[in-house]
Amino acid sequence: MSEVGLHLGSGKVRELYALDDERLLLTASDRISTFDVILPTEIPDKGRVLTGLSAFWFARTSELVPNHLLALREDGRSLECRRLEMLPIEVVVRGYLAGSGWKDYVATGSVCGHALPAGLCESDRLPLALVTPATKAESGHDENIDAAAAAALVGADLYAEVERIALALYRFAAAHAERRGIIVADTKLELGLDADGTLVLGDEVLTPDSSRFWSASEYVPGGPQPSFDKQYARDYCESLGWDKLDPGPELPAVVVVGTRTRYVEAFELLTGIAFADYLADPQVVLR
Ligand code: PZK
Repeated sequence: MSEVGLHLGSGKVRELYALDDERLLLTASDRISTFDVILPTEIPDKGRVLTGLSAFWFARTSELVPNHLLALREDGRSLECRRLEMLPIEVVVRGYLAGSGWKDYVATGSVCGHALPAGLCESDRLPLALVTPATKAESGHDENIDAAAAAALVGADLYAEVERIALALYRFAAAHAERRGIIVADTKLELGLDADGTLVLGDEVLTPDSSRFWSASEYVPGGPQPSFDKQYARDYCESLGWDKLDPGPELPAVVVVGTRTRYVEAFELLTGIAFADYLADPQVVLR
């Protein structure tokens, strides 16, 4: 246990450990959730795909915004990170109208206080990407808030900086992904302050668990889009007539393999690196 240190917390599919006063270890498991339930069957290497993608984006966006990455471990599923004072908000950047953004638009014509033109359809591209903050709910779901409420939580100057950084990151990543056939419909970011009070990007970034990835070639606005990575698993679960309550169903081998293939495909499209090369030496994503 001495190399991993004290267990600080669990995300749905990740674990957080203290290494020392300044450093944390963020480890991604191969667990998968659908409809907010963790399934009993793992997707081999899913944690490595997500960790490799996160490290790839951290390396390529460090000029846009400082981040918490210190090292990528040889297991390919663990990141050593700087310990930050995390902001009490999470930040979603939306380039397309999906999920709670679409629900809020249908109900109110706006998303987190951003008024939108009438007549938009589900999954439409937005005229401009939106920064939509949310509170971090201890249990259950995060609640969307408007910019004024976010500014009240973190301070107006800091929130303005959060917006600027979030938009710059999204625009960079969405343009990169689109050239490679993947639409980043939206992405969730978590930021914190370091000991100097500098705003630093934390958590995982631009992974399929923190973002909606869609296949550009299959994109048809006017309804929900298939998830690039999870659609096989979701479709299989739905086909059983499962009530979406815990426990979820076991996945058959064919669904595991199909789902793993899609995660690996997302990794290879976005990074331009063969996943086998990542397995042989995870540091390839940092070069
Ligand atoms: C931190 N989480 C969420 C993620 C979990 C929990 N660099 C940092 N410094 C301080 N705290 C955090 C981070 C980061 N990242 C992140 N909670 C605290 C989280 C994954 C697994 F159990």
